[in-house]
Amino acid sequence: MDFEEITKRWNESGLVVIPGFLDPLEIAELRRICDHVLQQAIAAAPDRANASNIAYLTERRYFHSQEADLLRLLEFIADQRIVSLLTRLSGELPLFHNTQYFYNPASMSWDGDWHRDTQFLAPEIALERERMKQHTGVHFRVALVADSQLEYVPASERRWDLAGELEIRKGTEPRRSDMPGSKKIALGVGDACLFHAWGIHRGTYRADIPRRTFDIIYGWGGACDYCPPPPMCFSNRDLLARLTPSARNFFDYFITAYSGYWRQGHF
Ligand SMILES: O=C(O)CCC(=O)C(=O)O
Repeated sequence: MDFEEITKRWNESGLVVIPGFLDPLEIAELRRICDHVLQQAIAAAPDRANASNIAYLTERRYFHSQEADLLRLLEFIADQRIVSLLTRLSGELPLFHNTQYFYNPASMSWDGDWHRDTQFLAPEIALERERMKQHTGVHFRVALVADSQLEYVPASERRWDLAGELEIRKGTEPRRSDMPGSKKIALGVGDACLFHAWGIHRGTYRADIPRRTFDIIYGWGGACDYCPPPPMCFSNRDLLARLTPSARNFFDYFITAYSGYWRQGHF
């Protein structure tokens, strides 16, 4: 898909699927690396087997004797195919925020709550609306097996909720299946999906449907001062020296943006 088409879809709906983004070798390598982190996370906290995702995959503790895999994961997060796309879409370098790995729960199934990511640290509507204007969060994800579990309300990122949406999102039944205008997003293995974190969306979780989707959160608009991410592997700056120059430059921006928060213990 060419850049014009991606821009058009992004501007119209806040979500773009890019078919065949990864080649088979990249799929196999990312899957091996992310599954190894997942196995360790579940071994450390067995209840996670029935969760929907793990976060902060770039913690150094997951890569004790496999630093090459950590470097590979960091290179993917800083991959020029993603960074230059996000830079061209917004006119500014994206700032790394976090990673997540979505997987099918071992034995439980449920529908997730409809939400905008802004609502988590802003239960008051006025504060949430303010934050939606200040800063922008985006998810860029790659499906390592086919994944149809994400649902999104196209163009909801461009406006506040309509009455029927708000009734579900902020009401007593946020898992209702009748969200007006929502679309199920189907990704084939190796497809990528960029979606606006402020749009109304949710996941559905099924024990019997395999899922392995690696999701990276980036931001535009500078540091996220109400939710600074932890330093993860970057408490030791030596790692930077082992990255390619473009990845180093990309993570330098992350370290510069957040090191003041880390020094003050804000994460
Ligand atoms: O893909 C999913 O399961 C939902 C993702 C989601 O809601 C999020 O990361 O905010």
